[in-house]
Amino acid sequence: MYKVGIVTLSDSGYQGLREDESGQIIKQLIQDQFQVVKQTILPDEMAQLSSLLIEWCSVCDLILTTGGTGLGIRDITPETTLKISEKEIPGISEGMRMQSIQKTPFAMLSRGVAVQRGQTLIINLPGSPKGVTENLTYLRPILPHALDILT
Ligand code: MTE
Ligand code: CU1
Repeated sequence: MYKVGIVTLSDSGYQGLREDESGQIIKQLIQDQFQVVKQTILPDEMAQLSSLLIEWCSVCDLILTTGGTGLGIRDITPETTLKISEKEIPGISEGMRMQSIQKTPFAMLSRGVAVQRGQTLIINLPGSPKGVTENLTYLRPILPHALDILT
């Protein structure tokens, strides 16, 4: 079973002011197919996220992030992911947006990226529980093959 890390980016979640619904949804949606070996919540801080991603890349085959992909001044998930990446995989994020836009035009506002670093695939999902569910459901069928090639 491939090993997965899940990180939620949320200032209010990190402070305990809001429940991490999206992180739990990700876990529920993938745990029959993948082994969740890491799960945490971080504030929207570039330095903390980049060191976490670098560290997790040595133990995870796949890292799914949720949140921090929008236009808020503190939303830094895509920039941080790109910064520590080796290759971008545009088709994954293009596909998710294409699918989501058919449900809501607000999907245009998610700037999430998908990248490779070493043998790890990192995918940014939006923060809303609905967005996470829609994107991950669409994504799931291609994940095993993507990871087979990468590892
Ligand atoms: N994608 C889907 N499938 N469903 C949604 O409801 N919400 C959008 C977008 N992507 C949404 C979605 C909205 S309203 C925003 S602002 C962006 O994701 C960014 O969200 P984030 O900053 O929480 O990551
Ligand atoms: Cu929004």
